[in-house]
Amino acid sequence: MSKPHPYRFSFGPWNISEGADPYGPAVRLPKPFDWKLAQLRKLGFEAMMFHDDDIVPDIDNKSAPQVLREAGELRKKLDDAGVIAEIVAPRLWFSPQTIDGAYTSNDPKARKYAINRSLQTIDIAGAVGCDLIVLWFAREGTYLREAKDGRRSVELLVEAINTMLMHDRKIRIAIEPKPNEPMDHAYIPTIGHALALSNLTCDPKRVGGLIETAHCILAGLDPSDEMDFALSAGKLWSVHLNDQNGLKFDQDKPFGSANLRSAFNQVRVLERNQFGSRGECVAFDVHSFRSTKIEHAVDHLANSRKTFLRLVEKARTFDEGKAGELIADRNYQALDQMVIEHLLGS
Ligand code: XUL
Ligand code: MN
Repeated sequence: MSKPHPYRFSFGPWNISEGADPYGPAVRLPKPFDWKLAQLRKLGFEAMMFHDDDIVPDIDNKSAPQVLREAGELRKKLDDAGVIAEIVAPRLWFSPQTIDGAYTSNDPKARKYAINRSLQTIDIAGAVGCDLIVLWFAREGTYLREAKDGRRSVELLVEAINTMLMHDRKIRIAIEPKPNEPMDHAYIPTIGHALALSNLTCDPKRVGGLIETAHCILAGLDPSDEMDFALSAGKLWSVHLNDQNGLKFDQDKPFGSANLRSAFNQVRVLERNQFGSRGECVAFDVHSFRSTKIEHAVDHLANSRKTFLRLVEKARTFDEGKAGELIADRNYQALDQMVIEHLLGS
């Protein structure tokens, strides 16, 4: 019998999607929120991630009291299902007001909209019992380098984060770095940039990171090293595990799908650092392949969780003593083969 795992798993409503891409429309019917919540429980997940408008659809056309009322209604559904809200993120990249970016837009009206909407996201998070706000800086960057002032953009990001931190002293902010897509160059492409930005804010203790596997690979970096970097600062507050086959569009493949060894190394880092023991969740930001039939609409989530747990067993049964001996002997050739044999199994 294997030991019970300490991990709590999470996904977002957007991870059960309809298969639309820039070249074609949806190919599966949308599933209602209640169905997604029921699936989440059935698959053994304990938490759900949200954008503000996953909680309150059509948010920009609703009054503040209505927004909070609807957030309260969703909280009740979560409580009844025994599910917690892991994170809430302002979805700042869909609005016609943020075509040129949100906090770093060249238009002051757009910047004001972005900050107000983020403060509302914080109030929504409070209403669903969540203290972790995630910022993915989707359009904070440029299509051409001359379009914005890079230093000024960093100042604007700091100002926006400070306003959020002061709005509610209980919240923490996790920055989710990504180097590109939809922008050519994003301003906060790696966790190193995110933690440096944190140090420029008025309360660095409350500004940490969320690391997504695919985003690290798109930056040409090793996801487990990025995780170790954030963990050294005590700032890995969530992960979006998935996979990515090289440098192309953001694929959000099932965890372990492209590089099982890299997935093993990510799990090993999380295990070594007792990730989850401080309340962190393991989230899978994965998408179905477009060819997926509706009856398999959640298989990528079930499979990612299953692969993760199999790799936890692999991390726990890895012969660390033997590995230590090979390292001391600088016999990395044997270490390499030892990892391969361990992953292949007997
Ligand atoms: C974008 C991405 C988003 C964030 C949440 O690539 O990963 O899903 O995780 O807004
Ligand atoms: Mn993500």
